[in-house]
Amino acid sequence: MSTDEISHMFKLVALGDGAVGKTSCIKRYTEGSFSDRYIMTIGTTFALKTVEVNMPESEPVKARVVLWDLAGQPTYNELRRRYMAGASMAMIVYDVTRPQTFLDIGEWFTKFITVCPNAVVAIVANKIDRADRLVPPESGEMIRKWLDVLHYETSAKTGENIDSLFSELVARAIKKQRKMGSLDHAIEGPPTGDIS
Ligand SMILES: Nc1nc2c(ncn2[C@@H]2O[C@H](COP(=O)(O)OP(=O)(O)O)[C@@H](O)[C@H]2O)c(=O)[nH]1
Ligand SMILES: [Mg+2]
Repeated sequence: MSTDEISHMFKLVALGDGAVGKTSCIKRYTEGSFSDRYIMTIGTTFALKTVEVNMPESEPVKARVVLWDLAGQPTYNELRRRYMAGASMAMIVYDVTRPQTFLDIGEWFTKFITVCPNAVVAIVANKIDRADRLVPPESGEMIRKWLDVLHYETSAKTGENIDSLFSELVARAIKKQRKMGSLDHAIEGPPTGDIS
C-alpha cells in the first residue's frame, strides 16, 4: 500500500484507569493478538495502522491512525495535556468487572474534552468475555446518551467488536473533518473573484 493513497492522518489516544485493557485493545486491533500476562506499559508506546473506510456517498477513504498508548495515569496535568493534545479521537476504556473503572469515565471524559473539544470519543466497555461481569450493558447505554459519545462493548481477548470500534471512530473523524472544513470555508466567505 503506497503512502500517497493516504488522505487522512489521525491521532488516537487511549484513556482510562490502569489494567482496563487499553494496551490489549490496541494490540488486538493492530497485531491481531492477545496476551493474558499483564505487562505494564512503560512510558508512551505508539502503534500505526492504515485503515480503509467505506464512506456513504463517496469513494472508500484511506486513513493512517497513530495510536498513542500511555502507561498508568499521569499525575501531572501538563503531561496528560501534552499526551492528549492534537488528538482527533479518544477511546476511554473501562473494565466491566470493576465498577470503579466505570465510575471514573466521567472524569476522563472531562479532562480529554477540555483539551480536544472537537474530537470523536468512544467509551469502551471491555472484558465482556468474563463471567464475573458487574457493570451491566445498560450503564454503558446511559453514558452514551448522557455524554453523546460512541459506546462499544468489547473483548480484546476474543476480538469481539474491536474492528468495528476503530472503523467507526475513523469514519466519524473523517466526517467531522469534512464538516469542519466546509465550516472554515463558510467563515472565509465566498471567493471574491478576479480583481484584474
Ligand atoms: N478476559 C479478558 N482479559 C483482558 C481483556 N483485555 C485485557 N485483559 C487483561 O487485563 C489485563 C490488563 O490489560 P492491559 O491491556 O495491559 O491494560 P491497560 O493497563 O489498560 O493497558 C491483562 O492481564 C490482560 O490480559 C479482555 O477483553 N478480556
Ligand atoms: Mg497499558
